[in-house]
Amino acid sequence: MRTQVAIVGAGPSGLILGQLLHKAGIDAVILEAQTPEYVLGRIRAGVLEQVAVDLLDEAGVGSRMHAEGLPHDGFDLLIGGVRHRIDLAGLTGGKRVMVYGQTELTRDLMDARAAAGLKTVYEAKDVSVHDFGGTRPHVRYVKDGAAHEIDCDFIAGCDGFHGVCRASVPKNAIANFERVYPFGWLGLLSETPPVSEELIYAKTERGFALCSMRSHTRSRYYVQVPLTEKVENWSDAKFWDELRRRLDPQANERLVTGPSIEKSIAPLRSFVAEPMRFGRMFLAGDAAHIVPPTGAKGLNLAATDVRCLSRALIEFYAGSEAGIDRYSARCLRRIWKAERFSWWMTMLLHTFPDTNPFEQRALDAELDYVVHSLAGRTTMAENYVGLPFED
Ligand code: RFL
Ligand code: PHB
Repeated sequence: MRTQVAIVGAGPSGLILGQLLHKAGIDAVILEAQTPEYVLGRIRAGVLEQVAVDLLDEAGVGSRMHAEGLPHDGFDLLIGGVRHRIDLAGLTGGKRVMVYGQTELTRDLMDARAAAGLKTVYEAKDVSVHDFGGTRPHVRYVKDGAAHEIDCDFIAGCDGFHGVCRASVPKNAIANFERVYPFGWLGLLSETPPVSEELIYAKTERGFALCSMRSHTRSRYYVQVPLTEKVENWSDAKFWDELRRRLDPQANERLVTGPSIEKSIAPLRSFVAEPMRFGRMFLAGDAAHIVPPTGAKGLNLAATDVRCLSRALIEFYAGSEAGIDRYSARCLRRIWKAERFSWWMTMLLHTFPDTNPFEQRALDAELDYVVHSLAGRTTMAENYVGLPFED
């Protein structure tokens, strides 16, 4: 088989890239290790920046998001029992974010791909990438016991943090930057109305908590837990009890509890691989970088990587290599700013088991400064809604 771009991974990065390339008349095949049901069952992101919303419109998959997504103009920080609103729209000249689940977005992209008759190979096993150092790369995989090979012009590594593409790069050609945090987020999804119109990020002595949502009838909550915690040890009742202890009386009065639809623990990590291009192979999304979810940046970075990659590939087929040459540096500049923001939000809002008391007081003072200063709130808002593109 032959295609122009072989995309590994059918998460948001791979699916958005596939759609943008299709719109531009560039042929691509997607190889995905899992089943479509498994991909849709992963409950992850919920907050989209305006650039991601615009990109989904450009890809032609924005209609349900506009009908069912919830535009948010701000969020609350709950610190030591006191609420401070971050007025995103007021602080950024009218910018806002869209609350729309990654699951829904993935479903929209899958439906659009199926409607256009585009090829996605689900349950592609033993995917391997070859000869991306030259001009004739190829990808091999096994499907239903039979071996297949795809010849292509380019490989797009959209296969997430544990994927095969980054792992196939020679060690001396790649540099990894990493910080692992000593805690995770225990998340619970329930068919209950959200506790508040807007998200609440809470810092308490018992640890961080987040009240988020997927719709007016579906809520998503998180509590910080030690890395040693097992999800089996958390009954729904225990989760709700712990969440209550981290919220203010106003929230507790409104909190509606109910059975969980999903419950899982996600470890927190900051990670960047440099560069993001290796000859004819590009990394995009979680394959190249991970942010802790505190800043709601992961899916948004995935979207902006593939925005940049799709434009670079369109330029290539129109006769210029300038875009693919600039891809890595261009993405990394924006990625590092989102990494910095996500790390900073994580440091400010979580309880660290081993922070020295001086540093803890200094962090508390920084958070106090941020919420009480216009400059501080503006910094937080500007980063949260997403920084503009720079060349
Ligand atoms: P994904 O989604 O991991 O998809 C990669 C796909 O590649 C497949 N794959 C392979 N396929 C073939 N062969 C192989 N060898 C393969 N290895 C892997 C996988 O099966 C998978 O389908 O990466 P992608 O597309 O780059 O998308 C990234 C986003 O999923 C991620 O950044 C966000 O979910 C992060 N995130 C958030 N981002 C936001 O922008 N806003 C948020 O509010 C937000 N909240 C979150 C989050 C992530 C979370 N978790 C669980 C990590 C909240 C949480 C709790
Ligand atoms: C979510 O709704 O899952 C969510 C929202 C905001 C975050 C992280 C996760 O910062």
